[in-house]
Amino acid sequence: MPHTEFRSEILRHLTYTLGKEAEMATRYDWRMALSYTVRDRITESWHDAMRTSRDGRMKRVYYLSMEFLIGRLLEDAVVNLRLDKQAEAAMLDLGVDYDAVVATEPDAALGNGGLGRLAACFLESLSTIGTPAIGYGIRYEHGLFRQTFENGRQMEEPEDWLSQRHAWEFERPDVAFEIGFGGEVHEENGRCIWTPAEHVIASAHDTPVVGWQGSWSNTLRLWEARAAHAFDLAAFNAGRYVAAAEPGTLARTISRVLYPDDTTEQGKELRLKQEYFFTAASLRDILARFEREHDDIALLPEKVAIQLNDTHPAIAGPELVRLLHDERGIEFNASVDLARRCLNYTNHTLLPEALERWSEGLMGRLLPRHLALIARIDEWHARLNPGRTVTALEHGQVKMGELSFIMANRVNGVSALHTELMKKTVFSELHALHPERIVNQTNGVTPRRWVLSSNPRLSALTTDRIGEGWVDDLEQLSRLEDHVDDPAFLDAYSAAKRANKEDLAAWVKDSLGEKIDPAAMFDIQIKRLHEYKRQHLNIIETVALWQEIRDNPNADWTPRVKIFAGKAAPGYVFAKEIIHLINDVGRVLNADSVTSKFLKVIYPPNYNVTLAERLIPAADLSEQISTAGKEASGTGNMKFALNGALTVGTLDGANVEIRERVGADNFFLFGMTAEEVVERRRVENHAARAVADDPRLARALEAIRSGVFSPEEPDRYHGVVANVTGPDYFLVSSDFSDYWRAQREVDAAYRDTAAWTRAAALNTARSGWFSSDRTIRGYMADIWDIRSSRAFATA
Ligand code: 26Q
Repeated sequence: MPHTEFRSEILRHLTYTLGKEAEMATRYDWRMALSYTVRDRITESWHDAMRTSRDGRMKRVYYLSMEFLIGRLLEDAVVNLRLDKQAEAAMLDLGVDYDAVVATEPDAALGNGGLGRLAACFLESLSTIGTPAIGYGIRYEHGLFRQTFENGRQMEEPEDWLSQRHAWEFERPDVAFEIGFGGEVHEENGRCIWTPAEHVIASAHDTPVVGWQGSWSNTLRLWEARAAHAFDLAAFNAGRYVAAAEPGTLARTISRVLYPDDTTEQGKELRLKQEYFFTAASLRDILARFEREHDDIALLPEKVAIQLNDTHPAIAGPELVRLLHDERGIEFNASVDLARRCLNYTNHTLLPEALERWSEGLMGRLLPRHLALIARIDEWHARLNPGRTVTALEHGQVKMGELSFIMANRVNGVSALHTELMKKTVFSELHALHPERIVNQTNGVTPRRWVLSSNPRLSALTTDRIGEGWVDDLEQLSRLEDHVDDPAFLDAYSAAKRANKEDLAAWVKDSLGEKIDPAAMFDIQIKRLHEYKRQHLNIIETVALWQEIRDNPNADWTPRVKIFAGKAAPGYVFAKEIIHLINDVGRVLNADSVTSKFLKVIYPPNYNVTLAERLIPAADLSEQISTAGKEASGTGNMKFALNGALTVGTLDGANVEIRERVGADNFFLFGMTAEEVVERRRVENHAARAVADDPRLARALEAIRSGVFSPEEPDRYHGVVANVTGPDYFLVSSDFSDYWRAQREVDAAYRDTAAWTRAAALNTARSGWFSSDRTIRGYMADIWDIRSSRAFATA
């Protein structure tokens, strides 16, 4: 279609959907008009896909997740529909700056980090592959908080993505379910009846998720909470206006905010309400769809595959049993069996403090019937497995990991190492009982967003050399290996990286006022702040390097820019201190006229998907330095490798598999292994010993402790230093010397520009396996038992 026709459609939406004249239209208006125009193009394939799934009575995948970190949608849709040229030309014709319009879209930040972004990549891959799927979650009014810095300290402000209209969603007033809480259970003719004390309405909002080339689209269905009776007319008529609106306000609280806590045990009643709210609504929707298409409930596991994204929707087990047994009268054992054959559980963490547990008291108050069913599920499991000791209900707590495991057909980890550790640690007993249940599915990322759209220069070069088949068959990147000894290819590869770095440097200058040199190594660590991720190891090494440069400023240092980005949970004090420290160190180093030409520290605030898309293509070095055994997988690590950054990292999560694939020569390994970590913790005073053995570490810590970076408050970092020299659970001190060694090897390697570029290109060429398309095919084969999809049908 010519871009002139596209232009008229944009104008039509501007005029009739937005009611604006072109002369008066703002960038917001243009973005909305463009978005509606693009959305129209998705709608037909979306309807076709749904009709095909319905008519074919196809098995569907239901991905239940508290988080979908989808970011901006316009550019994603434009790229997948291959409308980029047309859209740009049409906007140019209209005298509108396309890039500026795209940039006005707020990020849909309905997630904290890795788990939520993985869900978004999975939905896109499911659409690209053409597998019928629905993602179910919560339509949070406020996504993850907005981060600002005040004198280097993190401040949180509410995020407000829905203050503008959301161009991509379709409200479904006809799809609504009443969700109950509290109340009582009684028996009637041998059947349990739950009479909840309060009700909330879950109402659906659908966003189409378009796959590559637009030939299939799936649905992201997000539930909004509202009151069954939003308004108390009697109170209103009595002049009590605030009281009159109260029922609505209370009910809406459930979908008000995303919990910003991906670490510590969290906020009880409302969180549990959120979990039950979206899980219960989703299951009702799933059963209603099944019952429209089939009349034999025994077919349920053949037609329905439900994936629980961590334990957050784990109440799905007892709820599905309740819907089958209590509400449909199916015998209890048969109900459990049916439910279990539909449900699967993905574990994303082994950190004990992040494993969900609910007190029996709270569960009994909010979900009395479910608590009783959990006890019965435990009995059922015990009957089938005599001698077993693991239960979901124990010491007055409901353990959601155990519940999910017991109720799942398959349980999966997200990297090879993580899956093995699951078998050996948290789930060792259950694994012994059910040795076939745990499987591995190493994470992946969608190449459409994380290469094609975010790194157009690398994409153009790649397509020029190997054609564009790589976009939905990422292992074709291996064909770039034929080019890594071609100087013309290497020149073009390094020119693309250089141009990306120049773009980033210009943005840093504009938005932060700091000048950075695109010739310097861009060394990037971007992820949520957590002790196990060890941003403090990175900043302590930065301090040590700074001290060494000051000792010897005329030596031939390799210039570096250390870039950090990421948010700390608002209640996580230690993580916030690390942010403060990084900013304090940056302030001192960036102002040092002796060292700043060699070393700078940059920390742009408010890390989100859009910022990741800006940073990753410009990276030379990817920091993946978690304490071995703690990072379940990582997915940023994959995005960096694909975009030609070399990794400095530990043998943790998917780093292990990245290193195996890109080759040990193209990866800077350091640190203890997961087994050595366990050993080391047993050494008395391990941190103090490490500090005593490494004068560089001792000197860096002394500078931090004595207030070199916080002269206005010299004691500011006593706590941080006391931790790293004392308990140091995450072994920052014990891994420091080896980290320093690896970093100096990085310095030396970077100076050999040709060899570095070749290693970077090999990282791209050998990372094709980390596509989420590959991951999804793994789930289809090993977990969901789905062999038919559009991709298979046409293959
Ligand atoms: C739990 C209870 C109460 C409030 C919040 C939470 C909560 C919220 C988010 C717990 C965990 C999370 C998120 C976890 C997460 O992002 N895990 C990451 O998942 C990625 C995808 O598998 C992995 O790559 C990362 O290694 C893992 O840390």
